[in-house]
Amino acid sequence: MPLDDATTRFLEQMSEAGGDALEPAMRYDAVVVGAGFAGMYMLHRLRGLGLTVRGFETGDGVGGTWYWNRYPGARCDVESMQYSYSFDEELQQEWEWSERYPSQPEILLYANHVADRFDLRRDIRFETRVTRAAYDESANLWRVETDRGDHVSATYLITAVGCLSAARIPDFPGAGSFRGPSHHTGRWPHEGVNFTGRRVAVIGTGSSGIQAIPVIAERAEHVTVFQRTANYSLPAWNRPMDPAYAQWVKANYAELRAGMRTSPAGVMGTSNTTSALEATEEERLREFETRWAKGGVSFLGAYGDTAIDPAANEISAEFVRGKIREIVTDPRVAELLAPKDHPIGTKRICIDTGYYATYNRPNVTLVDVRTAPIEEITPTGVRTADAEYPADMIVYATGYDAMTGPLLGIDITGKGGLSLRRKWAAGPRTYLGLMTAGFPNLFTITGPGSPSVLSNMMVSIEQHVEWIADCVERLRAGGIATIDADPAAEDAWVEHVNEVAGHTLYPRADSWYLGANIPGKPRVFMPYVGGVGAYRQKCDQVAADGYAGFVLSA
Ligand code: N01
Repeated sequence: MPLDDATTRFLEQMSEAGGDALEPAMRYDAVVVGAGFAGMYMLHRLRGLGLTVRGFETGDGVGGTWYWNRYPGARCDVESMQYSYSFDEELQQEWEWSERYPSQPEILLYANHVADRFDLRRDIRFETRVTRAAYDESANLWRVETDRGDHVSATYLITAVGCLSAARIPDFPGAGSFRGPSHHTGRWPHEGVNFTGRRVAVIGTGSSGIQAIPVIAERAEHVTVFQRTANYSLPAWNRPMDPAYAQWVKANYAELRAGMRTSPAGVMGTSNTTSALEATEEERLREFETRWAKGGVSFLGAYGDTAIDPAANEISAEFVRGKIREIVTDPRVAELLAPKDHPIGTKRICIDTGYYATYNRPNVTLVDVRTAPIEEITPTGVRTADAEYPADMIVYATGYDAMTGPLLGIDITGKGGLSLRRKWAAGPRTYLGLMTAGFPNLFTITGPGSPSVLSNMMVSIEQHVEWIADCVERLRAGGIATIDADPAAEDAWVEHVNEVAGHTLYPRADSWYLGANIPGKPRVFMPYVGGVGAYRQKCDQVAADGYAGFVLSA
């Protein structure tokens, strides 16, 4: 394929005077895009191998998701003791988490602690967005450009851009006319937001909305929640960290972490393999109540067929609906909150603190925008098909262009002028979620086709970073100039990812896993459902077999 004019000009400019037409040539072994947990660890590992690395980060600090998502109530749904790096023994022993589930401020403190401890910031250029990256075949270099005018070159380009970083606000007519402030949960102001005396409209009831609404309701004069799809949410029962538990985990980290790495979702805990349909009603009730009382995602592990059998799934779903009806005093509101249009777990399960009970407050109104959609944002509020709701402030908890959005936000061009946007026009295509054919030496940490968002991200990030670092080390030791995915292996992997997803109930929900939340986005199931443990085994086997399914060139 011939290079388009813009790419040709870009590559010509970059190769002049050894790599940079605008600034002195900047040549690195690797460029890492993003300084969240993936980017920070990648930088650390590559530096440890003796590579020169340049990190770029849009924010003015490290932390990625936890840098941006400063909305009230933001908290991880993976327990603190499990949501941390395992690669450094001293680090995992010295850090003290204060609560069962870590709050956003505490996770951000942790990210900054890691950056300090390993002196990472000196190699990261902050407040700088990578806008373009083109593979220069003649020099075997990635030419990278930023919005700050950087022009750098690197042998390896590694994206650590996160799966949920391209925040999305739907294109509501009149949004620009709104007189008050509007905030997306994923772009929350650093100085915080004062809700006192305000009438707040919250649009969206995914994980972000479900976490933010109870906290906003405690502070605002009135909260109007605009719900299009009711979501299943399980209680977090968050509490201060039990020091004895933390000590026990730390003493047993080696074994516990090993178990997480081979588990389905990268977390501790037991999932039953038995069928919900074979248990008696009494047994099921006992199991569900125990898991509900424990809190968190473990509820979904009550039975082995919840994710695959509609009848089994319905039993779990109905238990949760029953809880909603128990908690919410107004039966009409309870019915609106009880999800009925998708199986439980097929949209990302939410974990909350007091979400359903919030609707018992006199200052909270639930508006069903499934039956009467939002038609317009007016200067003074939100107008749906059947009423106008006054508001002084709008909180958009409307989600993300997930997984592909952050990658396609960069204009990436591979071999022969192949643009990633064009290649992925019908949906992402990768081999193992690590590379995409035609883009040599470009690695995508937690890319589409890997377990990523279906797992404890920390576990998946570490696995990818370590796999990539080992790969780079072996390429360099063996004098191999490039690695690229073999198109046939990629096709087979894409097929496998779809096939495994097709055996589950996941495709039955209009979720962001499928890109269904973005008008016009191809409906393709993006993460790999096969489980963290099995996936790791596959990746390790591929490496052990001399990178089977990849093309290596001297
Ligand atoms: O985004 P979402 P999120 N009109 O896409 C609604 C992770 N996360 O930021 O479902 C009206 O889930 C949309 O409605 P519908 C976690 O993986 C983790 O909440 O499309 N409504 C939905 O209700 C999570 O899954 C944590 O019908 C519109 C909401 O906006 C992911 O991030 C915390 C609309 C978007 O929900 C994303 O969560 C937070 C429209 N035009 C996030 N467009 C934890 O660790 C969209 N919506 C706990």
